[in-house]
Amino acid sequence: MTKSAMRGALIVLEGCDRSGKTTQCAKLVEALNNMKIPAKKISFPDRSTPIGSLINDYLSRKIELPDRSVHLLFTANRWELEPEIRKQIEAGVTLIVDRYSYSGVVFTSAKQCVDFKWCCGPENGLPKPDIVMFLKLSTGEMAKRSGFGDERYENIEFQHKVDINYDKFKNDNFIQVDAAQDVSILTNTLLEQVLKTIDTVKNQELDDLVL
Ligand code: NYM
Repeated sequence: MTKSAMRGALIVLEGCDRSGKTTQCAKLVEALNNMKIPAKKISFPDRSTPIGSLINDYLSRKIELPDRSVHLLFTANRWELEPEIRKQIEAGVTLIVDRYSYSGVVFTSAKQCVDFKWCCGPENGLPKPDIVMFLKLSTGEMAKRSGFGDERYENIEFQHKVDINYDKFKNDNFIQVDAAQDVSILTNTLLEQVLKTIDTVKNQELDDLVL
């Protein structure tokens, strides 16, 4: 691969639990591949690695861990995929990522005993997403969808705090989309942004994240 070849885009979907991110990530990858645009889905936490397995045990309440310690595991789970992310992007593959550093920060800091700024530190230097699409769901809609499982954090009160924390990230590459709209209309809205982003960044360097 030569330096002049076009790179893929790093696209992140964020939002509270039950906002439809996982469904939309899958639909976006399918739509891009149908258009012959190389694209893959990545999810965080990636529970398939040894670190991810510890995270899974924590989320499913099999083990207890101090808040800062588990925060660093979530971050380490991203750092272990960092070389692969850079490799794929450089090879021209667009990555559609289900949660990223923003989830790390908003969930841990919703516990309130851990400072927001402290949570940001270990995320800095990871590849910076070219666009973050925040799937916004009102508390009312969230309650209707709810059906939360038994995992940690899966309750309306906690999700409300998470939702408020996301507001601290609103900036130029962080866009908010109404997650309550019809599934296929939402896919089209997101796809439009993804295609625009792929075209905009194809000749640009991938930046490093600074939170
Ligand atoms: N979560 C996810 C965190 O607390 N920190 C992180 O860095 C990430 C990526 O894990 N409730 C939380 C958010 C979710 C939970 O995620 C599992 P998912 O998308 O349901 O597998």
